[in-house]
Amino acid sequence: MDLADYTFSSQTPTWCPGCGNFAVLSAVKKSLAELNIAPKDTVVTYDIGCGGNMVNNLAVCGFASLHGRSIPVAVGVKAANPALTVIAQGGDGGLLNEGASHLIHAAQRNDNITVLLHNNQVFALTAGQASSTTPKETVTKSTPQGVSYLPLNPLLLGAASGAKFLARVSPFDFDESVGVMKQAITYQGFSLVEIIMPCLIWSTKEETTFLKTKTFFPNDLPKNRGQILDYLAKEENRLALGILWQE
Ligand SMILES: Cc1ncc(C[n+]2csc(CCOP(=O)(O)OP(=O)(O)O)c2C)c(N)n1
Ligand code: SF4
Repeated sequence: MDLADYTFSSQTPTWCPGCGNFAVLSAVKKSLAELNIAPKDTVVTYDIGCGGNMVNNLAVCGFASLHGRSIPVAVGVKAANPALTVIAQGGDGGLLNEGASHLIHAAQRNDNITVLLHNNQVFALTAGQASSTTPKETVTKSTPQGVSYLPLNPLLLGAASGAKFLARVSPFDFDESVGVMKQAITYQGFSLVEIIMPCLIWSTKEETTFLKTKTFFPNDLPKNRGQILDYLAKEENRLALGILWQE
């Protein structure tokens, strides 16, 4: 397949110039093209949020669902036709606030879908409210005194829920993102890929610096479930990239 096969030529993304969503769109297209999975055999379900605009730009079978509901729609699609490649996309607000229970139970059941979780640490489309991944003490429109609680780690939640494939990518490491997405998409079972991407409009300067400078590729990966839980629970000041857990 060719990249053009996954492109609606009449559509232009409406994201802010420089938004990480452009790189995510390109990485998903390249992954599908290199895996030679035809658009007609691919279903991507979307949340409501900035990433959801991709439904107009990725020329596969798309389903724009409600906020927090891209995972149950994906699970239903896969149950109805297991031959399809099914990917659910959503933001941290959609998948970890509004729809957190769906993420937990899809991981627990090991539903054979891939979840691409766009973590920009904020409700961006609705103009900058705190989400469950916003760092503690961050001042946002909904937390003028600063966030009073610790942020959720999406991969730790996935690991605690039983997910068997856990990965994290930065869309700015493009080739690495494509490599990870290809493995996630072909994984037989539930695969969770956290995409860390600051929002150019609503992330604070501190969050943007953290997400851009505190990433690394670990040498020693956890070898059993206890170790991955421990590893992720201790991730406070830096973020490991790549496939961190697979069983
Ligand atoms: C059921 C429902 N609840 C709330 C909303 C309002 N809403 C739309 S987008 C959004 C925030 C999206 O944030 P996130 O999921 O983190 O994605 P981002 O825009 O940051 O990429 C909210 C709260 C909605 N449209 N539908
Ligand atoms: S508001 Fe933020 S997440 Fe949304 S398109 Fe703009 S930069 Fe991207």
